[in-house]
Amino acid sequence: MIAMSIAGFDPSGGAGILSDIKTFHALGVYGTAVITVLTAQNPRRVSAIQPVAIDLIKNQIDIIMEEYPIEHAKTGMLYNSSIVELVAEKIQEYNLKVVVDPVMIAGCGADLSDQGYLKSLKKYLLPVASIVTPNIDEAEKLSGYTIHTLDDAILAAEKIGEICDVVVTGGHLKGVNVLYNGKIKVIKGELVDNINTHGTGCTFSAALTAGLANNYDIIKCIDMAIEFVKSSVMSGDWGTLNQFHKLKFQ
Ligand code: PXL
Repeated sequence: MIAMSIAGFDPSGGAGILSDIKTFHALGVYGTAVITVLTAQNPRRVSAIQPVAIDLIKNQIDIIMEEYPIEHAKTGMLYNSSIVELVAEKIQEYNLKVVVDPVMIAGCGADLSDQGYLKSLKKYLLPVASIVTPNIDEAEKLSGYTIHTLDDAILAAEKIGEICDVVVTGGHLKGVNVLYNGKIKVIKGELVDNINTHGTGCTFSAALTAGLANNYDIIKCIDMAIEFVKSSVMSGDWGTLNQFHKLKFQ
C-alpha cells in the first residue's frame, strides 16, 4: 500500500507531515510527502511560517505521480488559497481519493492559515474530497454553526455533508465522533488524560487515509483511527506523539 501526504512541516515531529509519515509507516503504508509550508514551532508556540513556492509544490506532486501508483492521499496544512486551489486541481488531475484535514489553528492557538483559506477550502477542495475530518472548532467554521452539544455537532456534520462526507472528531466533545456520509452515525471514542495531544488531528486523518488505502470500509477506518490516536497519545513523549508502538490493521 502507498499513500501521499500533502501537508506542512512541523520540525517538532508531533504534527504535520512527519506525523503523517510516521502514522502511515506504523500502519504498514508506504508514505510519500509533498511539503506545502515550512514552519518553525514546538508544541508550545509557532515562531515562523513560510509557504513553499506554488511551482515547487506542483513539481513535487507531479514527479511523485510520474513514478508511483498512488490512489489515496491526505491533505494537512495548506495555509493559503493559492495552495488550496493547486491541490484541488491536482487531486482531480490524478483522480486521487483524498482525506482533507482542514487545518486552521494549532493546538497552542497559533493561526495556521492566511486570509481567504477557509473560503477556498469550501469552494475548491471539499467538493473533490472523499471525506473531511474537522475538529469542533473547524466544524464550526466550515458549517457556520456554533457547537456545544452532540446535537449541534450532528447539525454541523449534516451541513458540511452537503459538500462531502465528514467526520467531526471528538477531542473536544467528550471523545464522541460524528460521521455523516448520507446518514449520521455517532461513534464513541474515549478521551485520554494526557498532555501529548499535539498533532492528534494530523494523526487521526493519516490513520484514516491508511485504512482507506487498505480498502477497509469507513466505519472500520474510523474505529482504527480512534484507537491509533488513543495509543499515540498514551505512548507520547516530549509533549508530542510517539508512534513507536505496534498497532496494525487486521
Ligand atoms: O495540528 C495541526 C497542524 C498541522 N500541520 C502543521 C502543524 C499543525 C499544528 O501545529 O504545525 C504543519
